[in-house]
Amino acid sequence: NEDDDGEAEVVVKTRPKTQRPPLYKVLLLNDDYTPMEFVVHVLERFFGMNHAQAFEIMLTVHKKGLAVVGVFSHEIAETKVTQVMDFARQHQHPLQCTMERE
Ligand code: NFA
Repeated sequence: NEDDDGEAEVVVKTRPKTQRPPLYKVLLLNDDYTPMEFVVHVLERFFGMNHAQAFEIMLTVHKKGLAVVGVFSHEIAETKVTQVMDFARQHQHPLQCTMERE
């Protein structure tokens, strides 16, 4: 076509950044006093693990000092930490549960 001005057009697609909420790791810490069966029970009750998974994670905490037991939104992670800490205190065990941003 004779009317073509020779300018090349470049089409740039914009990709709006989708905001994802930050995730938080919930950590269980080892101690010398909390019974192993109690930790297994906590993992089954509050983290929906079956007995075999719960036992495996409990042993990881026992041997390594800590383990990530789940990854959640801030609100859910806080709820899990509170539930575990309250339950441990009720049973007079020193079990510690914390959260950290992923
Ligand atoms: N270390 C504890 C014991 O030998 C068991 C334990 C595991 C405690 C995981 C806390 C977390 N009784």
